[in-house]
Amino acid sequence: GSPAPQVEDTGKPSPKSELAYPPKSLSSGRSGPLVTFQQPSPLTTFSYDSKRELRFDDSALRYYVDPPHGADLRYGYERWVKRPEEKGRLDGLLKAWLRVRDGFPEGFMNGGVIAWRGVMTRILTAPYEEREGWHLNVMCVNGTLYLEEHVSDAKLLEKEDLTPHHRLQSYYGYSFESFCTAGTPHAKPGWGGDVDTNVQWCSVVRTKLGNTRLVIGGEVDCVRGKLTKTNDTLVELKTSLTIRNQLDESRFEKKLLKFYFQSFLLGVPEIVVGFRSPAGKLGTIQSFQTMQIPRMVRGKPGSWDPSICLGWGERFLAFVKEAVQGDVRSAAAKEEEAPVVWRVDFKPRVGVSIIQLGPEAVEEVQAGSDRYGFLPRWYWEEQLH
Ligand code: 0WD
Ligand code: CA
Repeated sequence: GSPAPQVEDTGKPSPKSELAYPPKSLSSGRSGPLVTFQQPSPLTTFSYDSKRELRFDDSALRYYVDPPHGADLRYGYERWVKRPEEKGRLDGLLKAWLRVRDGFPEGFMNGGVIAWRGVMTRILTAPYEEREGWHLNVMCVNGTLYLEEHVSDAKLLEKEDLTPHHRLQSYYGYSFESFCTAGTPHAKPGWGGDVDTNVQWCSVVRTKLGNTRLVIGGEVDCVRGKLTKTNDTLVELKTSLTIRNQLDESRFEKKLLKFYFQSFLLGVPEIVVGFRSPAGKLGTIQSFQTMQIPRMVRGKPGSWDPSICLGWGERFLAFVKEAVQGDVRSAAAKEEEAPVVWRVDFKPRVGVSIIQLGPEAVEEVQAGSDRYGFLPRWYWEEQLH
């Protein structure tokens, strides 16, 4: 099978700031007891409108409808209202957490983690990631870890500057969403309206990976029928190239790893995949039960084992917690209550390293806005009492 990521152990302290030394046992693959993942419990939902304003309602919720056969996924491309790329800020999720946290005992999230679902997907699928590295910013406040994807200014420009081909490819996914959804439960099939990627409906859940509590939020595409208190009607929509041969099939099975964890983390039970041609013509539709996916790929050429990912995830979080626990700020910085921000770097086939950011890098993370590290100041102030 694929090698599990290992932790970089250069034995040299980072010139920029302190380096935390990770345990070597991180390289062990499937060994050790199976790590459990608690069934996610829904906490709240919210919507972003076309002005990207957040509202604690379900105004952006969509309902599943079967898409028209042979639909042209380029439809409406010229009218796509594209949300500008942004840094992976936690603001919306933190707003949601502030609204629900009073229902939990004091210190409930002590030792816990708050992050967008996308970040947790990246962490858990890392053992099988062979190409794309990633970077996280990490803060620890009152014993709770906050993780955000680190998107540098250069990376932001790069993401905004997609080739026309890539832009169109990513549009296919959004247009499939429009063909598969409507604003009301019993609408007739067809185009669901022009794509505006500012608009999103998000679900926030709490769960546990091993002994670590998680509060995670993520975008959910639609519901089948109606929204329930248990989130058991949520549907994730995906497009993928039609499978024509064995190689395509194993490529698709590799992709299923990401589809699986993305949905699993929020407790989304169904994934509807629209297979398409390279030119964007919709072919067959296939619905997958999220929980059945690992069994479907077992023993196949593109196979993967979710227990490796969960085991790795637990060790990853333990490693980050251990690193940030020893607060190595200088006395002067402590006096000023300067924010401590850590940077986690994942290098495919190599592993993970963590360093504490120096003042200039923290400045860059704050990006001149009213923040304490990457946390919005209103949230930071809320934490003080
Ligand atoms: O701008 C950024 N750097 C990002 C912002 C990266 C990732 C997420 N986010 C935001 C999302 O907009 C959302 O408000 O964080 C929130 C939660 O996202 P998530 O659910 O944790 O993100 P993820 O699981 O990575 O992606 C879910 C969906 C995607 O669906 P597909 O089927 O492609 O996995 O969120 C959408 C996308 O539809 N999405 C984006 N839409 C526009 N711009 C982006 C983006 N950069 N990233 C994800
Ligand atoms: Ca989707």
